[in-house]
Amino acid sequence: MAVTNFGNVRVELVAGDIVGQRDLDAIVNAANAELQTGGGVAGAIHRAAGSGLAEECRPFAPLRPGECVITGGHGLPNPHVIHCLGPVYGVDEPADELLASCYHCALQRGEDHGLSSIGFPAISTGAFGYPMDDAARVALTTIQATAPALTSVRLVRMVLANRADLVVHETALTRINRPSA
Ligand code: AR6
Repeated sequence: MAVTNFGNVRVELVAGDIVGQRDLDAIVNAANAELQTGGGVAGAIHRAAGSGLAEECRPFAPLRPGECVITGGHGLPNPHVIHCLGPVYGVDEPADELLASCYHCALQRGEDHGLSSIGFPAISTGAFGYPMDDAARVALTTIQATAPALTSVRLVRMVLANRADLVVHETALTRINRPSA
């Protein structure tokens, strides 16, 4: 685990399961455009939340890359889910801007709803094929750039699927905090 502060926002990097982060006000879903269940994060979140989540999502579909919507958490321990559609790498362009838009959008939605803590998976880095190191840089620089505008969100946790992905994010964070390193 690594911890840093971007102004008043605490950023944690952990290895774990995005489903089961019981202390967070919202978890982010790496969604599909239809906002329905799928593989990876979307499958895990919809399975744990139950069918009410897909039902609440239906009127918001289809989402475009870079967009997000917020719903209730249904059967999850978290009161909210923020659904982000990341870019399919090599298809949706400009990929870095669309990925940054996901993080910015989710933080903004959290802020609008007065949430204090949000957990993110590494959006687009699974089925959508975004290289992990580039995605880590985009995620962390966007959280850093958005932090000064946040008054409600105080904790952002990136929940990485395994230790290797955690190390990639720790390295990206070190580069951001010490650009000469
Ligand atoms: N907790 C934390 N991280 C996870 C978990 C989990 N439970 N499960 C997977 N990851 P993905 P995408 C990691 O494919 O690339 C779906 O089928 C995973 O190792 O969930 O945005 C949807 O229906 C990877 O690093 O999201 C969409 O069609 C990261 O989370 C499509 O995949 C994202 O992997 C979205 O693709």
